[in-house]
Amino acid sequence: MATSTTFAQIWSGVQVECDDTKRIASARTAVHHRPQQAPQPAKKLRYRWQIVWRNVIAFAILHTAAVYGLYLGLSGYMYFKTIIFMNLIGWCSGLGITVGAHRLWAHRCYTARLPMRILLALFQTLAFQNHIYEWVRDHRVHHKFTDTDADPHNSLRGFFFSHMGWLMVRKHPDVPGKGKEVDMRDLEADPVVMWQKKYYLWLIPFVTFLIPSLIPYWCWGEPFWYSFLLVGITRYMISLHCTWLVNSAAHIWGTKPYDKTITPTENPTVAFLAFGEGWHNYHHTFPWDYKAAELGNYWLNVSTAFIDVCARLGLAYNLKTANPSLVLKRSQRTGDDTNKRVEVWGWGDTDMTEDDKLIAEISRKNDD
Ligand code: ST9
Ligand code: ZN
Ligand code: ZN
Repeated sequence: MATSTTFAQIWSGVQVECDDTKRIASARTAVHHRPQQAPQPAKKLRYRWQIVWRNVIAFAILHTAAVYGLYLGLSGYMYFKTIIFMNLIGWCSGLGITVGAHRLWAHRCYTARLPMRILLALFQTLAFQNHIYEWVRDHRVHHKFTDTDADPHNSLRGFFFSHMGWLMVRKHPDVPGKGKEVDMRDLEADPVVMWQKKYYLWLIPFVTFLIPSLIPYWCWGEPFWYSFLLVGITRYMISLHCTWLVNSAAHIWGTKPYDKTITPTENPTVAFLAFGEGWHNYHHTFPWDYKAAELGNYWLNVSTAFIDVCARLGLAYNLKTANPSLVLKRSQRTGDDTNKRVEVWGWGDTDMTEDDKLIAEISRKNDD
């Protein structure tokens, strides 16, 4: 579903005025449409959202097919090898998004040598989440203008909009408007990114769907349509929902130990499902950190493990991470205290919690 104005115009055409956007727009009018001279009362922006039916229909078909593929996979009709293979392709596509599009190209958290960039571009193509250039442009705009009308998946417009609704309506005019201010010259200078952008529409059918579906058919005789449904469609839809949860759930539910003034949260479930991208309060506070998290382990951050392995192999370098004392200071200044680490001088310190006292085992106890 690459962006095509012509197709989109054919399929769309319904304009609906939505209450929440009116409410949000009016709340924000003062910020985004502030007059240059004398302050005036906030003017209501009449924003109308426009459904793109092409995408609504496509997502309805994809979800139906994905459920059928899941049924085939779970009900023993398919080779176990195909299920393992589906997971492998899902992991590769996930890493293409997290390690590639996200931490490398969108945030420049590290530098990758050409072979790694080619591999990540291939993985990112498997994920079919728009070409790297468009993915990065939307994501940089999301970070620069989080939860404003210029944010493509503004979480103040609700769970559904930030999860997948934003892909089924035309963008708010502020998205391209403010988006023009975002510097994309580094991506324009990367031949891998520009090559993928140029041939994206040709690459998608083959790299995302056809070749991964043909491998189980050729190698161990899985019926092609079974393979297409599970490895092509179901795998694609699962990876989309895992990714979308970062924009929805990890902007709604969880703690805010680094900055309580923003919507992104620390969400371990999303971190697990999205390969380490659920530590979203940290990530929005320090977006250039290649680990995208302060704490945690490789199980809840496989993307960091992948980058560390690549760095050991000499494929990645200039890995940036936030200094722990800087993180602590920032956390104390703007966090919600969920990460508050209080040191005690010893037994009897007033900061010592009752839980800590219960941990202590006292031998030769004497109540005197
Ligand atoms: C998908 C992306 O799902 C998901 C991204 C999620 C990000 C999450 C990040 C979290 C971290 C990563 C976690 C990974 C976890 C992985 C785990 C895996 C297991 N700035 O877009 P158009 C301009 S994609 C500047 O057509 P409409 C620009 O000039 C799913 N300018 O707007 C553009 O023209 P061009 C599959 C901008 O008409 C023009 O406006 N893909 C910007 O309103 C028109 O742009 C789909 O479903 C900007 N930000 O249509 C495709 N944006 O591009 C869906 C636009 O030529 N997309 N401009 O330069 C569409 O059909 C349409 O974009 C639309 C809006 C209907 C949504
Ligand atoms: Zn990010
Ligand atoms: Zn975010």
